[in-house]
Amino acid sequence: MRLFMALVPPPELHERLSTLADAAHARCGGRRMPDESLHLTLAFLGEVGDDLAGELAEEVCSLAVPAGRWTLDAWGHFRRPGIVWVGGSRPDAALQRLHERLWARLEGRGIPGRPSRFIPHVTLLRRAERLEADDLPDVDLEWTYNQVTLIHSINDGQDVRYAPLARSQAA
Ligand code: 2AM
Repeated sequence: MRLFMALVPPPELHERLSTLADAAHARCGGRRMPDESLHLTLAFLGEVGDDLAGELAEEVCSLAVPAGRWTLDAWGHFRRPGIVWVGGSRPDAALQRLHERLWARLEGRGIPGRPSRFIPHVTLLRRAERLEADDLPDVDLEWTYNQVTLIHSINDGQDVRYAPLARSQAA
């Protein structure tokens, strides 16, 4: 099964991300991420067997994630897949540490795929027709978090939906 680890936004932030996704979609076209799929990916694991997935779920349940606060104040894009995102204008040391900590555990289990660079972002659009964010609303959000979620990405042939498999302990 296809898995990733992510931060899931709290409800009030969720609403604000959804509003930004609407604005971006109106301006840039493409495919708007469904509200229930908005997240920050910390580690993309790819395909994992059922047994290992069960072990990872147990491990995530026993993780204690230090509370943090991420400032989102910028629009960004990844040109090739036409991704339009919101994120931080500066690197975030706490998120970087969390990303490294998760990947150290994943690599300890023999899971490959650690990226050479981690750019924290929340994807709002895929396959956008325009990538420039000149006249999009300012981004001014704070994301308070203390929990990591292990998520199963389910592709039923038409749509992709995300099903939470395990959550870390709330710190
Ligand atoms: P994205 O937000 O930039 O699209 C579930 O698919 C999550 O894992 C998405 O948030 C996606 O990042 C990320 N993801 C999907 N495929 C990936 C890949 N091949 N390498 C790294 N991250 C990937």
